[in-house]
Parts: sequence; C-alpha cells; structure tokens
Amino acid sequence: MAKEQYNADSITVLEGLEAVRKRPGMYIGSVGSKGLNHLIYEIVDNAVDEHLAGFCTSVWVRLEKDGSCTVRDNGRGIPVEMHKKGVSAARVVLSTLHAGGKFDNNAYKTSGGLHGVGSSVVNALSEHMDVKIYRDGAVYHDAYEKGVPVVQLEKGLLPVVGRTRETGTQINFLPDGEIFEKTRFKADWLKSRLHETAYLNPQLTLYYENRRPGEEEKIIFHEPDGIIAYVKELNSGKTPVHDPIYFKGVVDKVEVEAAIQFVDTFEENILGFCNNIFTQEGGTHLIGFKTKFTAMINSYARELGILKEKDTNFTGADTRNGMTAVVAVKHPDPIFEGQTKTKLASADATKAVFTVTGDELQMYFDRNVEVLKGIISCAEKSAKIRRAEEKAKTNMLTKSKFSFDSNGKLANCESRDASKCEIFIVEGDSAGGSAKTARNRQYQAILPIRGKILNVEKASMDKVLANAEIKTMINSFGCGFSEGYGNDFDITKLRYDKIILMTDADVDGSHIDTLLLTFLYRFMPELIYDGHVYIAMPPLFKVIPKRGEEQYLYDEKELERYRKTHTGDFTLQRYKGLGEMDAEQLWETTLDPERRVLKRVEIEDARLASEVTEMLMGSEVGPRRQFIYEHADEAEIDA
Ligand code: TTJ
Repeated sequence: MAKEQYNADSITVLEGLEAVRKRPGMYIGSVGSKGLNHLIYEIVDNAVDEHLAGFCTSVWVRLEKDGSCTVRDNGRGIPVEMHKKGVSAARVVLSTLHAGGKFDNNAYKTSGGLHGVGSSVVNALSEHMDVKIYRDGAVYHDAYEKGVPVVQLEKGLLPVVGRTRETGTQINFLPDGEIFEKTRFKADWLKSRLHETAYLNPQLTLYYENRRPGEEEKIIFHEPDGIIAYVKELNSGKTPVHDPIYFKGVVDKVEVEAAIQFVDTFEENILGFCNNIFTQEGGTHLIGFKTKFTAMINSYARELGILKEKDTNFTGADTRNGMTAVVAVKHPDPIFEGQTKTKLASADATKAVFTVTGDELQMYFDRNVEVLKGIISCAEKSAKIRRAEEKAKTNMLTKSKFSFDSNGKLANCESRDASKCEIFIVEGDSAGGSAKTARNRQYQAILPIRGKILNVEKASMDKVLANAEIKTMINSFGCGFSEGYGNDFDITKLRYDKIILMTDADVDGSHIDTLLLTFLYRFMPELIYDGHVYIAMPPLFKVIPKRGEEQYLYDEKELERYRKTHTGDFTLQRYKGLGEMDAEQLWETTLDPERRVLKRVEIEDARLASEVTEMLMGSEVGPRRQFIYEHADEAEIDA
C-alpha cells in the first residue's frame, strides 16, 4: 500500500489514552513481561508519591485469582471535587495523560515523574480498571474498560457507593490481553521491587499478597533501617570488613543518601537510585560518588604512608574492590537518558553527591581510622591482583599462548552483515550437528558447546579466559568483553544481531542457560541491554491426530488447549531433547525465522540468573542449601 501522505486532515489526533494503546511501548517500555509488571509499579509509585508527600504510610498489593492486581494506599485519596473541565478531578487524573502533577505540589515525584500520571497509562492498557476513593467520609466509585469510563457521573461527580472513616485510594486492574503478549504478572520481580521500595522508603510498609491458585502467600515489606538494611541484605552470606557506613545530605535541593559496606570478596556492587528509580545504566550521581571516593582513598592512603611517593594511585576499580553500596538521590526535576531511560543525566547530581560524600566521609574516616585502613587494604589487594593479571595477560598475549583466533567448533554463516546474522549456541554435539545441517548457511552460525560451561561467577579471570568454550564465544562474537582489565567491549564489532541460546528443555538445559546468561551478564551486559540475546523455544510435543495435520506444541498450556479443542484420537510425542529432532524438524520448529518462537532475554532475567548461579555455584554453602530446599519440589525427577 502506498505510504500514506500525512497532512493536516489525515493526521488523526490521538485522543488521550488512545495514543497509549497505539504505542504502549512509549509509555511502559515494552509489552513483554517487564512492561506488564511496570503497570503495577506505575500504580505503586503513585502511592509512594503520596507517602513522600507525607500522607500515606501503607500500601497493599494483591495478585488476584482472576489475574488482575489490586493496589490500595491509605493516603488522602485522589481528589474528587469538580475540575474546571466540568467533571470530577479524579476522572481527569485517571483518564488524562500527565494530569496528575497539577493536583499536588510535593517536592519529589517518584519514577512516574508525576503524581497520578501512572494510573491513566494503566487505565488505557487494562481490560478493566475499578477505582474506589475513600475521602471525606465517603467511598467514591469509578470504573473503565480499555480506558473508556463505564460509570455514569452524577452532575459530573463520581457516585458515592458507601460511607467510611478511612482515607485512601484502591485500584483493581486487569491488563488487556489485546495489548500484552502475556498477562501473567511475574511475582518474583514484583516482590523484589516491593522490597526495594521498602528499603528506599523506611517509613513505608508494603503488604504483598498472592492469591493465585497454588502460589498463595503473604509478605510484609517494611525496612525501618532503610538502605543500611539493603546493603546488609546485598552482603548476606559474605564476610563484611566493617559495619555499614551511612550518610546523607542535601545540596541545592538534591537530597543525597548512601550506605557502604565492604566485604572480603572481589566484587563491586553499587546500586544507584533517583526518586526511587533504579538507575540500571548509572549516571551522574554515581560518577560523583565514585570520583570522590577514589580520590579520598588515594589521598588517605598517601597520608597514612600506605601508598609511597613512587607508587601509582589505586584505580577506581581498586578502591571499589569488595564494595557494596546504595546511593539514592532525590531530585526535584531529574533528567534521564539511556537505552531504558535509567541513566541519570542531571549535572547537579554529580556535584551534590560529590560534595556530600566528601564532607560526610571525611568526618566518618577521621573518627574511624581502623575502618579506613580495612578499606584501603581491600584496594591494596585488588591492586596487587590487577598488576599480576595485567602481567599474566601481557605474557599470554605476547607468548600468543592465549589467542582469540581459535574459533573452536564454530560453523560460521556466509554473510558478514551483522544486522542479518544470528548465532545459535547449541547444547551438545548431536544437536549441534543437526543444527549445522538444518540452518540457513547464509545468515545462521552454529556454535555447539559441550556440557556445562565454566561457572564464570567464581572463576578467576585467567581461568575464564583459558576456558575453550568461553574463548570461542568471545572470539566468535567479535566484540571483546568488559571485566577486570576495564572495558575492551565494543558493541559495534558484534558479528551477529541475535545470540540465541538453544538448549534442551530440561534441568540440564536450563542450567546451561543460567550459566550462559551469567557469562553474558558478567562480561557483555550491553548485549542484553540492547536486546541481542534470546532463548530458542523448541517444541515440547508433537501431536499426530488420526485425522488432520500433525502439529508441534511448545508448552503444557498449548497441549492442554489442544486436548480441549481437538476431538478424536491422536498420538502424542514428547521431545526429551533437541537431539531427538532431525534437521528438517529442527529447521521448521526452532530455526526458521518465519515459524520459530524466541524469548528475548531481559536484563532482569540475566540478573536473576546470575544471582541463582552465585547461590548454586558460589563458595557459600548456606544460600545453596536454602535455595535447593525451597525449590526441591520443582525438580523434575526423571521417571
Ligand atoms: C496508588 O496505589 C493505590 C491505589 O491508588 C494509586 C494512586 O494513584 N493513589 C493515589 C493517588 N493516592 N493519592 C493520589 C493522589 C493524591 C493527590 C492529592 C493528587 C493526585 C493527583 C493523586
């Protein structure tokens, strides 16, 4: 169809919420699981706004049996009085984009950016949304379907459906299956987010309840010690070098709060937040923090005679070796940048964090020299290992004992147009062999890997780089990696648009996925941020009916639906592994871009995978035993 010429008449002015339904990704990032959970976060953020304004102490979040979610707060209740538009203010807030902020003037807005703006976006993307407002002794009711109001106003005002002594707002909403690929909220992600919100808001209590069949549970998230408790939780199972350091301050209306605790393992884990948003891509606040911290440690190390005149300074990475920290700022009007709008760009945040960190840490270190010495010794250990690794890497590269030219078992594709190419990381030589036969040689590369790749979470750098599978992957992707030595990673050199993990749909396969995701998360996280990493979804079943076409089914839900919708007998074949499919079947079910099913990996998946790896493969026994105990009933014991 010829490209439509847009002109004054033909441009349809997308009224309010229609715009949200047409381009949901612009408002909630994606229509995948992350975007779906974001609906809850948008609503909860409004309650947090009400808390920050000083009127709300509790939030209840409930996953209902019917798949909907109910959120309630005990704030003032969305204003219901007549708005100049001639309808209740609540209806304006709930059904007009960016209408929230005008109704209240509390200094800091949470991630929605404006009080109440999230509700209208959720409204537009929900099959139904039901609202109860408890205010002025009355219970007011409003309701919508796909953003369209379905409650008759009485002279422009919401109907009163009851009397109450309470105040607050309750919203129940069911995401619209026409918008979202999946409409099942991820409970783990939600719990993690609610807990994080509790740490960042010590006076707020969040009540979580899951009423979904078989998942019933209730948890109360309340962290009166705030980010000090957060840092302790992040360090659970590790040996701390000192009690958490905590400070806060404000510079030109930018509030700064930080908690720091070093442990005796060689990792750096610094989480940044701005107005309760987790700044996954970092930003100016963390630049201010890291710059000041590194300068202070070097200056103190020289003052204490630990660094001699001739010694070079500790690097930033040295001084943060073993550091766990939460740096949370509240900014009246933050600027966010980055791929997922989670990089703080406000320049005044650098200055604020730099100043507060300097002033507060100087006071602390001057009073706690032993802690300071403990932290400096972490830097010293890191510097020693860094210098040794640099020497080892130089040796390896000069002796060319270690080179990135070995492609191992890569069956590369012919095209060099990275935007069209894809590489399958296939479990096992037999599936690898079928995949090499089945693939489209022009654009599809196959890299078979044997068994379990090295657990990169705990292995030291030289072991990781010596591992054949890892070396082949780094070399095949072509974009280098970032870790330890600093950032050799260059995504512009990536040879493939898609990196597709193709493993058996069993415990071993998912373990390999977890290890591969841990490797990518640790050494090439940008590949995940930029959406290059996928998991192939081979079929679990093939049904061969007595009459009709044979069909591939990809999960238990599809099999259940098939059983319900197909009369007559059929043979059911369950695929135990990729190796059971011949090349043609592998092509039509898992490789063919026209017919295959791919799951794009979100950074959350990788982060959780890395945590699972740390727990299962890490050096600490406690968390592993706990994890196995909690998940034992999920293990599929081979019959
Ligand atoms: C938050 O989660 C519980 C269900 O309702 C969601 C919500 O939007 N709550 C809310 C909004 N509480 N208070 C407001 C609000 C208060 C004022 C004064 C002004 C505006 C626009 C919203």
